[in-house]
Amino acid sequence: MPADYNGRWEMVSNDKFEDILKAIDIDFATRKIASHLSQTKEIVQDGDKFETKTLSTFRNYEVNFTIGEEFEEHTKGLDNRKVMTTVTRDGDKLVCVQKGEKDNRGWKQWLEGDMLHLEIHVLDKVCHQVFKKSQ
Ligand code: VLP
Repeated sequence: MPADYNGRWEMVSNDKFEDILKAIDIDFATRKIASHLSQTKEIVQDGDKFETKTLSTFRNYEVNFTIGEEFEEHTKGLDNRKVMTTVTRDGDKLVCVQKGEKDNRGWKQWLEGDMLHLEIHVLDKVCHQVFKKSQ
């Protein structure tokens, strides 16, 4: 039985998010706002299909995907780039590769008890976020 990501997850830590924002060319003022935000993730998972929303008081980001199916992702409201995205499973981990202008772009997501971990990487930068299950 694969990991169940369904639910609402509240951010408890966000290490080096600003490094990621800088690596995707987000301006200084926006970085200062964005890096201090608490994020909430809402995930609806049905087998291999995921609907995800990352919410904050400043901006929201939604992306839906199916495991193993490449799609064009528009990072609307973030850096507004187009990337070719594929999410696969590595055991219980989700591994996302975002092919585009920025090398080594993607994320990994996994569960540890009632905590959700998300590692976002771009170029040589890595951000580690932790969320706690709230619903
Ligand atoms: C919005 C989102 C920053 C909150 C901060 C506003 C850049 C795996 C996957 C979703 C991702 C990470 C997306 C990061 C969204 C930040 C606004 C600033 C400008 O996560 O959880 O499926 O794709």
